[in-house]
Amino acid sequence: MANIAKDVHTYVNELIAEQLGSLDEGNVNIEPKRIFAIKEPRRYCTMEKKTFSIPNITCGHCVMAIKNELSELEGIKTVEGDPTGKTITVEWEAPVTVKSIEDKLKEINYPAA
Ligand SMILES: [Cu+2]
Repeated sequence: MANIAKDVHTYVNELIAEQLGSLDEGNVNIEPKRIFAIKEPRRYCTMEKKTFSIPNITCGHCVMAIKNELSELEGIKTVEGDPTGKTITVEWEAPVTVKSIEDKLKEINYPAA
């Protein structure tokens, strides 16, 4: 019985580690007695991604300026820019929201279209 519980424990931890993706397996640990309460694994990864169209972009310096400004917001993970396509692609998680990104873009005179 103890061995079965341990195997299930390991299995569930692997399942959760898979869901978490970017987090270390060391951050994931639950007690065997609690696994039966799990019907659906919770979604721990809350990373979001969006490409913003920004007409005011004219060159690579604009992209750099936007990258620097957005990177200061807590929760921003990556900022990629395309000067030709006039787009910025942002990956983020809480506390950043689409609105706070759009507000910042407006504030620095690169409003999203
Ligand atoms: Cu520019």
